Amino acid sequence: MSPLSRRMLLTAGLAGAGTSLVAAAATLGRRLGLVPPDAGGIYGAGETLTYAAHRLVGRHAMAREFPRHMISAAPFANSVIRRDEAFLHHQAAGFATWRLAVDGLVARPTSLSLAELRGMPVGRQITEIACEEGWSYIAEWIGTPLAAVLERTGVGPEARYVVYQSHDDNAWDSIDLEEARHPQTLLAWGMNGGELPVPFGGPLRMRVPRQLGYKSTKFVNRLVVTDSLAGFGSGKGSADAEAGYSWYAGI
Ligand SMILES: Nc1nc2c(c(=O)[nH]1)N[C@H]1C(S)=C(S)[C@@H](COP(=O)(O)O)O[C@H]1N2
Ligand SMILES: [Mo]
Repeated sequence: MSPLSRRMLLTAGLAGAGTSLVAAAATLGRRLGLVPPDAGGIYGAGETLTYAAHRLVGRHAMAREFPRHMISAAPFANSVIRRDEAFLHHQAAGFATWRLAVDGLVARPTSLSLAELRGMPVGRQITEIACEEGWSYIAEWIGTPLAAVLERTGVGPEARYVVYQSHDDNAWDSIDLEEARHPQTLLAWGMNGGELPVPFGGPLRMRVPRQLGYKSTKFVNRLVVTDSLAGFGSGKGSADAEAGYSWYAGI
């Protein structure tokens, strides 16, 4: 939890000084270039306020990590049945020829096999994944820091976001480069000591522990580095934002 929680900000903005404070903060956010892609809707000013405050005050904040004995005995996988044809073929072949594509505003577009990802620097964390619907579990995630992948490909100076796509067409998302380079942001291929099971997003899921569970997209197969989210979907930055959830889901 960052020093300024979402709830505190909303309370301060809406109950305290009235919506004019929210509007003022939104103006400040715009001036500082801290405007989330879904700022156009009725909650837009509040979205900008939360995002700008987290980026100004809590950019280096760490998600809470837990001791090993607190790992949930029976983690709950949110069931996902939507997976494309290609995924089923890869799954049948044990993901031997599966690759993660990395392109967009990078110096060296590339694709990485699971073995190549496992051969890169390894990050591990015991964190909680929290669904907006109210349930959560604690697990150990093992994977490649997204920062290490970006370092390997090189990132153009104009880049601002990493878009991630998956074998589930309905689940694509994006984060800003700060979140992408945060040391706890992982491309997870392992969980609780073993491989990442398919129900939990295997062979590879994004793990963004500073944001709500829906940002931790499962079955990720492509990263696109970009300076603008305008060309993706309707420009709100994620499938969830298009469905009415916040693009920025910091906790
Ligand atoms: N591909 C894909 N990834 C997804 C989802 C999904 O429906 N499809 N659901 C998201 C949501 S809403 C949550 S809360 C977490 C749940 O993670 P879990 O299945 O490990 O519990 O996955 C996220 N990643
Ligand atoms: Mo969720």
